[in-house]
Amino acid sequence: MTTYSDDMLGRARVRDTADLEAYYAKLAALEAGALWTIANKIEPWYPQPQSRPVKWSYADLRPLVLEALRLVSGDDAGRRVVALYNPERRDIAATVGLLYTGLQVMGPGESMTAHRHQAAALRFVLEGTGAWTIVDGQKLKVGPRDFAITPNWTWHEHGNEGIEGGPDPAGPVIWQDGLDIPLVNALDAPFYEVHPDVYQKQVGVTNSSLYTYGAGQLRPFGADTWHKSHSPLLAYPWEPTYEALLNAAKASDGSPYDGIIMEYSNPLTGGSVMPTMSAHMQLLRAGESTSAHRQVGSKIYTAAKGSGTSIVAGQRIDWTEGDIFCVPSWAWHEHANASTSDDACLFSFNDFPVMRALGFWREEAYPDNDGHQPVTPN
Ligand code: 1HN
Repeated sequence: MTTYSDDMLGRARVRDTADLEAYYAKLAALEAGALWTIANKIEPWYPQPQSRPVKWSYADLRPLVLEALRLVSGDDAGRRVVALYNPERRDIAATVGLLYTGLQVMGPGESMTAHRHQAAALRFVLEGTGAWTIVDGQKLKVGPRDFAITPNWTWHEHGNEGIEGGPDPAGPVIWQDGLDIPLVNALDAPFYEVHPDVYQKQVGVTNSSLYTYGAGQLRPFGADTWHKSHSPLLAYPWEPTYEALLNAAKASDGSPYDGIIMEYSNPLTGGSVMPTMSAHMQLLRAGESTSAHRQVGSKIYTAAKGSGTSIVAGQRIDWTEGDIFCVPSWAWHEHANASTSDDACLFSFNDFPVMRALGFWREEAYPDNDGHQPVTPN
């Protein structure tokens, strides 16, 4: 067991005196300071996220998201989005760590203007059948539980056809946006451009990346010419994703911490879909409950199917379809399906690719109590 004492040799343990206080004042006047006064704070023993575990209830938020349809136009808002903020992270518009998420709504027949930014984005569709997005000229149609990416600096615009193939009467689309905006801003790296023609021209057939790269293990002709840092596949429909999880469940028990879990991957490299964010879909079998683990990196979960309970840093979070919750870096977390007859699925995205690229990645299993955390009463 490691002891974490800030009084030990090896940590900063200066006792302040009147002389030192006077000295600190002289340093402060020169925009300087004594490192030993803050060393332990800026070099904690382990991650000390300011973000807390939070759940955002879809049943509570949905009426407010829909209310925005009549309150603001898409053209004025740019994007009509209700952002989800961690209480201590509002100042940087973060949901957890340096990740952002929000709920975007588009009415039938609406379309949004095209822009691009340094931040990468991803989408997970919660409801509505008419959604489309154009990413660097490529039009993608997405439906409920589909996952799509908008890699950084790609032109993008979205809309809701609301007619063809949609319900009658046509309904709104609500999808979840996930962005690394707080990360990009923390690095002082943001850029933004409005498309010179306001809207893009579609290039090629709708869903062309899916036709070309959607066969997973089959590498298409021309793949050698793809040298971008993101996946050439821009959309990952729900049906094959769910089927892959069901098939994997026939062959394996999956992860003790996550059940049957699959990462949405770049079909050419097997790596994450984008350099800063990765996403997963996981299936908890009927009656399944997992053991707790923790990782360096932040995660945002969406209940995609069914209902269950997750324990995050000792806090119990009950979820049902559309609910979103977050796991701060290095927080213990475990999941349980509430049903003993149906499976449940959790979508999640994270900043793990950043942690891995920088050599920060760590993962640990909860050591005690059969892998289960004590739960703090609410
Ligand atoms: C953005 O560009 C979109 O393009 C959605 O749909 C949400 C949140 C913050 C900053 C930019 C979009 C966003 C965003």
